[in-house]
Amino acid sequence: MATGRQGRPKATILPGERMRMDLSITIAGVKFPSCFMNASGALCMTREELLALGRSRSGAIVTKSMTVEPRDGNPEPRYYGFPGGSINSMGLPNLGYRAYAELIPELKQFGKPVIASIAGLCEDDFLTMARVINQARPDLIEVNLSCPNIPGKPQIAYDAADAERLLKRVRPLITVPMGVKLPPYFDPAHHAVMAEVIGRGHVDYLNLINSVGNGLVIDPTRDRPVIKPKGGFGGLGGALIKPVALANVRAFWKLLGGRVPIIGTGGVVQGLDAYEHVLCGASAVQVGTVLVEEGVGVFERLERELAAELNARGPRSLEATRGKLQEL
Ligand code: RRO
Repeated sequence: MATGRQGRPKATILPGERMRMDLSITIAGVKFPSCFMNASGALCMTREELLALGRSRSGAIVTKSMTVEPRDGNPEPRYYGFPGGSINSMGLPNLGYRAYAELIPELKQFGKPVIASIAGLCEDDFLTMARVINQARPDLIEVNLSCPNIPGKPQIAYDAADAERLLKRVRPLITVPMGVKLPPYFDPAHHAVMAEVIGRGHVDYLNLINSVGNGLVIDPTRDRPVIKPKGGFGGLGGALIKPVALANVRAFWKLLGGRVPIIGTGGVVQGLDAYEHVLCGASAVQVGTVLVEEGVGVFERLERELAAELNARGPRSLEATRGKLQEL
C-alpha cells in the first residue's frame, strides 16, 4: 500500500472512484444513498434550499430546526466564515413547523430520507411539533437539545434531568425513528451521565455534535466581534471543532457499546475527516460550514475523497471501518 507524507495510506483519486465504492448506509432501518448529508442549519431553511438538497447528492434532506411559530432569527450580522471555521448566532430563523409539515411529502419524492429537526423554545413546544410532524411522516425526527443561540435559554442537553424529562414526554409521540442532537461535552463524567440518559430514552440515533457554543471571534481591525447577537458570542463550526466532534463520537460510541447509531457532525471538510468520524464510530456524517462555503456540489467532492481514502486502505468498506479506531 502506498503511504503519503505522514505515513498514512495515500488516497489517490481515480476517475469514477465513487462508482466503485458503496457509500450508502442504514440508520434505524432507514437506508441513505450516501453517508454525507447537510447539517441542520446549512442551506436548509427555505423550500428552494430543501429542494436543492433533494436534487443534490446529499444522502438525506435535513430541515433547519423548526419552532412552533415562524422566526426571523437574531439580528445580522449573525454568521461569519473564516479560514479555520465559522461562528453563528442565527437564532433559529425558520418557517415554523406547519410549513415544514406541508413540505415533507414534496421532499420525500426525491427518494432519500427526510429528517425533520425540531427545537422547541420550551418543553411543550417539542410535544406540539412532534405530534404534527410525526403525522407528516418524515423518515426520521431529530430532537435538537442543543441550540446555543437563544438569548436567555440554556442548551437543554447541558442539564441531564431536563433532557431526560423531555425525552420521556416526546418519545411516545414519535413513531418514526427518533434521533437526538447533542452539544459537545468536555468531560468524561458528562459523557457518562448523558449516555445513560440516551440509553434509557429509547433513542434511535445520536447526532454529535452541535456547534461548540458561545465562542467569540474578534475583528481586530475594528476592535469588535464579527457577529452582532449576544455580544458576539456564537456557535463554532468547521475544521477547528473536529477534535471535539471526534472525541464526542468516540466517547458515546464506546459508552453505548455501538448499539446507538451516530451521525458525526463537526469538522468534516475533506473525505479524510469523514473517514476519521467513521473510525470513531459514526455511521454517517453531516456537513455544515463547508456546505455553506461551497454549496451543494460539496457532496460529490466528499464522496470522491472518502472513496479514495477507503480504496487506499484495502479497499475497506464503511462498515468494516466503523468504530475501528485503534488505541495506543
Ligand atoms: O439557529 C441557530 O442559531 C442554531 C441552532 Br438552532 C443550532 O442548533 N445550532 C447552531 O449552531 N445554531
